[in-house]
Order: sequence, then C-alpha cells, then structure tokens
Amino acid sequence: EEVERTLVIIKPDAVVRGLIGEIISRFEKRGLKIVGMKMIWIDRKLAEKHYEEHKGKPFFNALIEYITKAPVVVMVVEGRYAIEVVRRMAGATDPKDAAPGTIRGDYGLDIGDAIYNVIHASDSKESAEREISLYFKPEELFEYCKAADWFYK
Ligand code: YYY
Ligand code: MG
Repeated sequence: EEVERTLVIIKPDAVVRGLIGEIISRFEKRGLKIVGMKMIWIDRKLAEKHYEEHKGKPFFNALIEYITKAPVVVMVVEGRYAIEVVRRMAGATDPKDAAPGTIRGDYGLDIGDAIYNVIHASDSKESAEREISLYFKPEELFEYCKAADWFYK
C-alpha cells in the first residue's frame, strides 16, 4: 500500500525562530495529512534513543545538545509515498547543500555545534515505524477525512 506515515520533528531552532506555522503549512498545502501532533521537550534519554544510529560519531554529543535545547513539535504525516516525499521536502542534511524550495534550503543556513537544520524526517519505512512508536501511542494517532478526500474518490 502506497499510503505511508512518517515522523517529522520541527527542531528547536525552528521553534525558537517562530517557524512552526510556516513548516506545518507546507505539509498541509502539499496534500499531506497530519494524523498526530504535539509539542514536547525531548530529554537526553529519548534523544539518544532516537539518534542511536549515530552513537560514537564526532557530532553525536552536539546533536543531543541541539535536539534537547528547546521544545520541539513532533508530527506524524500521512500520504502517498509520504516517507520519500517528506524527505525531499526537507532537503539535504546540511542547509548549505539544500536546494531552494526545500524546508532546509529555505529556512536554514547558520549552524551551531551540530548541523542545525530545522526539521527531522524519517528516512525509511523501518525508521518511520520505529520513530513513530518512540513519540506516539496508537491512540494519539487519528483517522479522519480531509475536505478534499471525496473529490479523489
Ligand atoms: O537524516 P538527516 O537528518 O538528514 O541526517 P543524518 O545523517 O541522519 O544525521 C542526523 C542529524 O545529525 C542531522 O540532521 C544533523 C546532525 N548531523 C551533524 O550535526 N553533523 C553531521 N556531520 C551529520 C549530521
Ligand atoms: Mg537520518
């Protein structure tokens, strides 16, 4: 089935810069459906679990500091090929390499101790499943119809 769910995090730099609305808007306008959303302050333990694949890398500590530095908005976004589509909307990891029109390419550039790059997006079906379950209980995710859904049926 081509309808997928992916985890998006609006990272601390974007939250403190007042970019929450801008970023959410892009997903809505693209036709993606937000099926879960909340603001949380990620603690060290959760951060290390989320980024466990990067443990031992030179940027790991700075990355953990970054993601725990201020609150974030976590969302589950649903749609056709949502995992790849949202990765492409996010753009390259380093904002200097991210194309204009992508979220990182339009809103990032300065970096801190780690690469401060505005959002996180799951990179595969396996990551999406793992990451969604780190942040959301099943009952925090919703099924509903968007106003345009009838049109495509
Ligand atoms: O999936 P994505 O976020 O695009 O990049 P990853 O290679 O998974 O790295 C996760 C996270 O780590 C990245 O968003 C910024 C940070 N980071 C860094 O600070 N320095 C690097 N050299 C590579 C990644
Ligand atoms: Mg990644």
